[in-house]
Amino acid sequence: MNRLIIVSNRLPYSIERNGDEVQLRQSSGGLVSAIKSFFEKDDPQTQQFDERIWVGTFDAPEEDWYKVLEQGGLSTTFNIEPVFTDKDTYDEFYNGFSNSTLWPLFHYFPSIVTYERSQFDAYMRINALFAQKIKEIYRPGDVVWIHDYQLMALPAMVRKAIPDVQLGFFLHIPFPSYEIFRLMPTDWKMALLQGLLGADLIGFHTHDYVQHFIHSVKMALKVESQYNTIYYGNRTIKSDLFPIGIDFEKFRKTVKEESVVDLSNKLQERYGYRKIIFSVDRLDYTKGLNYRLNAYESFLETYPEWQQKIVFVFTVVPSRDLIPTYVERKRQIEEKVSTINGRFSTLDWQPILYRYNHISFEELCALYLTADIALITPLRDGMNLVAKEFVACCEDKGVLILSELTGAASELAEALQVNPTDTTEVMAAIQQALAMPPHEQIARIKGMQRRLSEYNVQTWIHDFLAQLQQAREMQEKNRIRLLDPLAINRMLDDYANAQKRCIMLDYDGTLAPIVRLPSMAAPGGDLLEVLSALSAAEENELIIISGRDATTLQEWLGHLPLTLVAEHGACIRFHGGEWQTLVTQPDDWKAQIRPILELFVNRCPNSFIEEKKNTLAWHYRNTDPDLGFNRSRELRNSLLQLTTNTPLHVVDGNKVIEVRLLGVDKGSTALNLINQFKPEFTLCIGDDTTDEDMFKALKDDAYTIKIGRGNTAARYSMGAQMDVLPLLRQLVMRTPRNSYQH
Ligand code: GDG
Repeated sequence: MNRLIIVSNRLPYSIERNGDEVQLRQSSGGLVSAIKSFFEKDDPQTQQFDERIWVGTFDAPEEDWYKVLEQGGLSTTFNIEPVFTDKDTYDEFYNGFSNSTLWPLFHYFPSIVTYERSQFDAYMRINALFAQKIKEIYRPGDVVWIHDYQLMALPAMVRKAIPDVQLGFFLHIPFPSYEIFRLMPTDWKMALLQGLLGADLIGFHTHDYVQHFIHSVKMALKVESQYNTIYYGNRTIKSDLFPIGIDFEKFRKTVKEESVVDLSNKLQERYGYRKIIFSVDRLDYTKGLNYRLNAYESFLETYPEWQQKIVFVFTVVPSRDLIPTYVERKRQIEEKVSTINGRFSTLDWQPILYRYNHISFEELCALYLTADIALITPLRDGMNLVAKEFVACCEDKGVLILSELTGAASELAEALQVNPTDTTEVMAAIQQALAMPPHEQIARIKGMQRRLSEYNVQTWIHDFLAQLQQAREMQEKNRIRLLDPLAINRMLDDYANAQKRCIMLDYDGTLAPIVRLPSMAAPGGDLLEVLSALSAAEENELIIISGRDATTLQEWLGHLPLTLVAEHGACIRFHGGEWQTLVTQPDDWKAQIRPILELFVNRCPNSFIEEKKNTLAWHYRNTDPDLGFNRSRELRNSLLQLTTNTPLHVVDGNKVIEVRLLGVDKGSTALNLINQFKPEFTLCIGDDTTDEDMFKALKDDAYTIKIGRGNTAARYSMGAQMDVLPLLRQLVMRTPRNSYQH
């Protein structure tokens, strides 16, 4: 049985009470129409789920819900699982943390954000109620898809209760840059990011939001990432962009309906066949309504010839009217509308037709169809579906003026894009739109319509669910395989039976613990004893493969019958031979790079530079961990920019950033050595990013082992550096006695 569980703060229905009677009423909004149209579609992909369930809160007392059930009043294509909350906690969660902290902060309004601990606590409590509900209804195999900023802590709570759950999360609002996100108290930031990382797949509308999120996770949680994959503990989490689409066909069909065409004709007549500018938004400070009105006022002032010939149908939909900032905004907007109307109106013309209420779907479509210009100018918007809906509804005319600060702007390139605070630019766009010849209007609209019809809301949902499935498969593949006793025994048997063996060991973090200064990691007696025993066996080729310089390796291990590889392969000393340098590039590049590293030494106390033949390294293991990490990100970014199109390679190692010549890495070196020695048994152990190159190069032909947790290309991983020596001792014990008889 395949089930899909959609989770959003609000259920797509509200309960209306009429005396003793209660009724379910469908609510409007982007998310609701998106998911509902998916649920109602009768195609094979939708039908992959035998059952569909929606979890969310009702804006009504619990007893009303039971009354609805008693009346048998549910006829939906999905099941509803309501979450009930107490009114005060919900208020602190919804009007408080969700809409007075997260909403303004994520939309770049830091100055109006409130930081109230009790509201954050309420947020966590409501999220926990949702987790409880999901736990109650969950059955193995269910796919859970959580939506939006009100439930960011939820994925981790669900993951804790159901470790194996297949879980996706989508954020419908922007994810801000780290400089904004970090304004929140540390434990809140952690709870939200760790919360999100409970999901297998985290979706956003745009590339920028994905990057902001990954950057924030790296800065706040110090986790590693590669492209859009985040390595967190022993899990890999994918983050990607999924720009939400609209139900394109539904809008196209509706604007062709007779009743809608009639309504459109009536509207044109009512507005005296003037040019119509239209906008519809929830009442929200992010929508830039005041700036929009200012720009319209300036337009009427600057181009008086358009007075009487133009009407602005300015529709505002009530929203969040329990939050003081919203009440204040409403007052300001209404004042501005009155000022403009008072200033320019004549007996038979009013420049703005202001409405403050909900409108029906048909009326909305008729307005889209009738409008000559849609003026959609939010200061920030995760996506903005109104812009897409207007484009979908246009028939033989229509110009979209769109704020460049909406998520939709990156998809709707043919719109006239404006900065919403730039009155002159918005005015010029209105002027350009009014003057635009019909063929140009149609060409622009058709281009956008093509894209909207291709990536519609169904595609959006299928794409997300397909990638969620892939993210799970990737997780399975990368699941860390701990080197358990069974695997150790198998390895020891293979070792004992092989006639020719290659053992490749990294040094720092593998054979020796990471210490304050690289010079303090000299091998102890125990280690030397084991290395000596392993290298003495006739069938063994023992290789120490390190990023260290040749001189140190020679000094510490040179007396043993083994092969030494220094600087990740730049220098090599075969067992019994002399040191050879494999890289012969002049090292004038160091003069360019060293000053940058020196700058970072000054900016980050206790960091230091290590110079090797083919490498310059900036170590930050002894610094304040937060500062060191932050500086390492900055340094890495500067170095990456600087080394583009050069033969240099920037390596992000374990508490070290290294710059070295391309083509020198442990992976190609390890492969060369294997090709040379042709062993029957290969063991390779390492702990660092640079060792991953070896693991990848050797693939599954070798016993590759990573020290520590985290994502790896190695076949196995083992707990800690201190477990390495005992493992090597076991190899010594399994070495046949006659191996030493030469
Ligand atoms: C969040 C993000 C993102 C509005 N008023 C009426 C009405 N609507 C419909 C519109 C549209 C939807 O509601 C509004 O969608 P938006 O995208 O503009 O904004 P939010 O709902 O605030 O959405 C936003 C969205 O999530 C999706 O991810 O785009 O950035 O903030 O569909 O048509 N529909 C009717 N009457 C109204 O009065 N019938």
